Amino acid sequence: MTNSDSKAIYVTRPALPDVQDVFKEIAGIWESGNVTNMGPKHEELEKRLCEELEVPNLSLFNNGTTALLAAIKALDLPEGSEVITTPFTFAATPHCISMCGLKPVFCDINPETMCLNPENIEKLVTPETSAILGVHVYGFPCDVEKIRQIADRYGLKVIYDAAHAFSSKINGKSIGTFGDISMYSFHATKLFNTIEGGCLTYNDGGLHKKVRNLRNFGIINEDVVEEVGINGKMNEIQAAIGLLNLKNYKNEQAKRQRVKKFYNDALSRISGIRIPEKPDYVTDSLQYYPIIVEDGFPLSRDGLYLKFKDHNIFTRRYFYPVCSDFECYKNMESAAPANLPVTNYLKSRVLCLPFYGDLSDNDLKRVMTVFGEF
Ligand code: T4K
Repeated sequence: MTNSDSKAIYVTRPALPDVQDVFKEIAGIWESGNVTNMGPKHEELEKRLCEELEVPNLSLFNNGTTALLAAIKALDLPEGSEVITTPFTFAATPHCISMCGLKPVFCDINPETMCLNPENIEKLVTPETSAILGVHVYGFPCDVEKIRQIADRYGLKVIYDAAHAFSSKINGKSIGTFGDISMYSFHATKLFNTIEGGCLTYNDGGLHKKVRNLRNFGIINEDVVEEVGINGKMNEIQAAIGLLNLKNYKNEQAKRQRVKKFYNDALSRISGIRIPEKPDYVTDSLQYYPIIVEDGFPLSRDGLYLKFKDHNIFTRRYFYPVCSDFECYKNMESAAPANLPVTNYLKSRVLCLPFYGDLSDNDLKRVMTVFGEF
C-alpha cells in the first residue's frame, strides 16, 4: 500500500442529510414528546413516499426485513407451503420465507439480469407452491410480465423484494406496483435511507389493515388485539431523516450518474470485464455498480477483490456465498449446484465496485489503477 492509498474506500457510504438540519428536526421531536408509534413525522413520510414512488398504498417499517416478514404474513399463504425464490440475494430474502414457516425453493437466474429466470420457475411449481418471491437485484427488474403470467396460471401470489430499487420504474411505471406486494429497504447503505427502515407497497387497499396489524402487535385499540403481530414501527427520528433525505436523493443519483459514466468509459477498455447493462425501458435506481470478471481477465474475481483490499479499497462480492450455499439451505434439493448453474457461475464472478456520489476523481483513479496493474 502507498501513502496515497491511506484513505479507505468502501463499496458505499451513507447519503446523509446536513447534520444541522438533523439537529433541528431532533429538537422539534424532543419538544413534542412524540418519539415513536406512528407520530406526525411517520405519517408525513408515509404520505410523501406514496407520492414519490407513485404507489397507491405504502406502509413504513423499522427495517426492510420486518417489512418483508409482514409482506409474506399478510398474504396468508398455507403453512409449510413452498415459495419459489432466487438464491442470488441477501440472506434476508429466504430467511423471511423460512421464518414465516414456509419453504424456500431456489430457482436459477437469468445470466443478464441476474434475477429469477421465468423459464426455470414453471418447472419448480408443485401442488405445494403458494408464491413467487422475486428480487430486483441491483435494481435490475425481474421479468414482471412473465412472472405474472405464471402466477395467474397456477394461482400463486407474487412478492417482490425491491430493496435495491428505490425510484426504479419499468416502462415508466413504478417498480413497487408489480405483484401483490413489494418491499423497499431504507438501510443506511441504500440510495434513499432512514438509517434503518423500509416499507411495503401494494395495489390492493384491502391489505392495508392486515399490514398495519402485523406492524403493531395486532393491536386495534386499547381493548382489542385482533391477531398475532410484531413490532415493525419506524420511529420519529428515522422518519425525520427520511423526510430530509427525500429532498436529497435525486442529487445523490445525479452524482452517481457521473461515477457510472466514468466506470462505463474506463472499464469498456478492459478486456475480461463485463458491465451488465440495464435495459432501456428501466429507470436505474443507481444502487450498486456490479461488474462480471470473465475468463479473459488476468485475475479471478477473488484475486481482483484481494488486490483491491491491498489498496485499501473494499469492494463487495454481493452475493457470495449465495443463499443456496448457506448451512441452513445447502441440503435442500433445489439448492443443489447442478440445478443452479447460472447462480453458481455468477457467484464467483460478480464484484460490486465503490459506488456513491462523494467518490472524488482521485478515488476513481485509484480504483482504475488497480485494474491497470496487470
Ligand atoms: N433484501 C435484499 C435484496 C437486501 O439487499 C437487503 C439488505 C434486505 C432484503 C434487507 O433489508 P434491511 O433489513 O437491511 O433493510 C448491507 C446492508 O446492511 C443490508 O441492508 C443490505 N441488504 C446488504 C446488501 O448490504 P452488509 O453486511 O454488506 O453491510 P456492511 O455493514 O458490511 O456495510 C457495507 C459497507 O457500507 C461498509 O463496508 C461500509 C459502508 N457503510 C455501512 C454502514 C452500515 C458505511 O459507510 N456506514 C454504515 O453505517 O449488508
